[in-house]
Amino acid sequence: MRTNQTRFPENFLWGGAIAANQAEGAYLEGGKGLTTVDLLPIGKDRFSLMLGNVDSLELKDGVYYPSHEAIDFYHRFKEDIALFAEMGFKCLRLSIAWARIFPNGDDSAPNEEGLQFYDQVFDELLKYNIEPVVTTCHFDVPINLVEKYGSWKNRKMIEFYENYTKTIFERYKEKVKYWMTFNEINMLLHAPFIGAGIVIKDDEEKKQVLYQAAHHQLVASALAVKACHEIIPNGQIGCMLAAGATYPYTCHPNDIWEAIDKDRESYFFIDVQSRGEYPGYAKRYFKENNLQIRMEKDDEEILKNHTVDYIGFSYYASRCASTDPEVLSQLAEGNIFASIKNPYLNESEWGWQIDPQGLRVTCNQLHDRYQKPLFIVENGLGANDVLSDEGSINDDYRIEYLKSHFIEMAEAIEDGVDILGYTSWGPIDLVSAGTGEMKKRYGYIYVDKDNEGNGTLKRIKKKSFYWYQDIIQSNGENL
Ligand code: BGP
Repeated sequence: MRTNQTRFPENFLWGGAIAANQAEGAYLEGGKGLTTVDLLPIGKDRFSLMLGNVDSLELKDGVYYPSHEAIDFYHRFKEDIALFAEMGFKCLRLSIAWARIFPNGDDSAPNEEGLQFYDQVFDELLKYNIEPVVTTCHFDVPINLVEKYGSWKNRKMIEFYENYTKTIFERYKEKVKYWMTFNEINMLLHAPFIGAGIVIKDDEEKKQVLYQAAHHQLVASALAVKACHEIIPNGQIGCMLAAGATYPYTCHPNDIWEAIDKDRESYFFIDVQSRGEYPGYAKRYFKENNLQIRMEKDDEEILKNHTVDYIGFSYYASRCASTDPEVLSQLAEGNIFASIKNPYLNESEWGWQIDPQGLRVTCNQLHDRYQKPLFIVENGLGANDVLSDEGSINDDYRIEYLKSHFIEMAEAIEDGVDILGYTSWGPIDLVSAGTGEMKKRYGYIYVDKDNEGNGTLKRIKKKSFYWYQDIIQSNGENL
């Protein structure tokens, strides 16, 4: 039950979030080039590739089904947007596939067909007064940039990304007000290939390569902020963090410090993007690990002068930190961020720990740290929904998950946190980034497609569809 009767702000942006590479399909249509994500198969090899153990940048046979066709949003976006409108969405977070606009990433001119595709998508959204919230890069780096330049390891990427972002800001300046630079920027450290197209060679020093690549992304992000502000006068551009508060496993001071340290691995990125400079703890870390971050003379000024307008983040789970080897040996499963099991929490079918209150904690921590508006741009429950004999999906577990998180979001607002909006992840079922599966579903809308590629792609409203519709319609009053 709600303990407070906080009203959500009047213009609160309720909606959902999808990504080009997990929804569109049509992976080689419309002039699109291949991207890193197109190389990730479903199945056991996926995880290792995501981390950067890539032996070839060629497609292999037959293992790519879900992401290549995905849910065919490329051809069905009108039907899908009509369903979002029926739910009452105020916004839709989506990403532009860089390789639809610049198929090779370094082309001299953009691909008009790709530009037109997003024109149509934005027009369709605006027809229903749904505000597009656009991520410029959600994991999918054009493969040519990886092959030719080593992706973000190379400083030249700043130029290519700047050219790409300026092109889309110019083209969509009348249609898109809300932007975000890199999806889950901190993923670069944990899963370098999916996060940033990085493959580390045997003779390279991993931390040196990753932090140098991070520097390139941070400068590129700041230049995108600059360009967005110059080109789109009322534009708002944010960063995007894979967030989730870290709790000390015990009150032992070592655990307290470990929790701070773990959080800083992620906050490092946002400290630079939001405060405009490298924090002292990062400089110490570089010194102690003998890392030399090569900067050019204007870099620091660029970072300082072009900080983000808001902090976008995903929240799926909190984590625990410990220095006790015994405790560390019991890591909870869970995709990229393996975490110590928190005995007070339940977990999803995929081992992700469920912690609604952690959302309030995370919101408060980010608010205290940055004093900027927050945007919760991903959250949700991945579950293996099953169609009943009558063809319906009674996903009460999802409703319960979302409701408990919304209540904590209301608490955070009552705490004084400025939250622009909330977009649940995958409002329509789509391909899982972590596993490549279809059966890990987040949607209010079911898509008839299974892990083997069978299914009609028919869209079916789940029970949660009507629930979310009511929440949006009452602006959270009916929680
Ligand atoms: C985030 C990504 C999304 C999304 C989500 C859920 O890390 O930004 O792209 O997929 O996680 O993860 P998964 O699809 O592995 O369940």
